[in-house]
Amino acid sequence: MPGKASGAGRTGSAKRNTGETQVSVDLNLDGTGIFDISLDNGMMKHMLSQFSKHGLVDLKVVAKGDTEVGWHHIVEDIGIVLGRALREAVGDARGIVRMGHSYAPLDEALALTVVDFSGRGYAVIEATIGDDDMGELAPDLIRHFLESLAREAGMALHVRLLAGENNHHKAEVIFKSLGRAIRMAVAKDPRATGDIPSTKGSLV
Ligand SMILES: [Mn+2]
Repeated sequence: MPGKASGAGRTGSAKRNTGETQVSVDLNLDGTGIFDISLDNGMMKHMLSQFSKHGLVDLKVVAKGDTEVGWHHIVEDIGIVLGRALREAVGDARGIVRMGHSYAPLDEALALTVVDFSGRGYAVIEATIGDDDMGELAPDLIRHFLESLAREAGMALHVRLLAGENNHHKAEVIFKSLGRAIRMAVAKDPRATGDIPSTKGSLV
């Protein structure tokens, strides 16, 4: 599995232990989409798996905590810790494409995600998923997760849910397009070897 000791690739690791949750994330941007997610929320596990698989990001997540208050704290904290690990793996953004976008469909549902590893966290999420919990994942937690992720990763994140009827499908296309957009953004740009993709010369 990914982590500091796994050898080749751009890796990031982050841990956070609070009175509410214990979350750790290890990832490898140069992975093949292998995931190992220890989390007692099946739907959120499914979403993180989509991100890993379609982003070709190897991802290890261990998350537990105060589920007696619901899933709010744990889902939020996974967003924070995943964002920090991502930021570490991207580093100074030298040689990467930096911006990425992806449309992802699933039957009737369609999402567009656009990201920019600008060093500044900002999220604009236009996605109305509806009121029904999908398994144990309340739809508003997806927005909360994405906002936390963008802030901590230092990326601009725009998500548009363009179509969809089924809540599960709507959530899934967001995570698939997120994975693919990040995959495009962190790809090494063969025409910009060694360069930081900013006229400012810095993205940190
Ligand atoms: Mn599914």
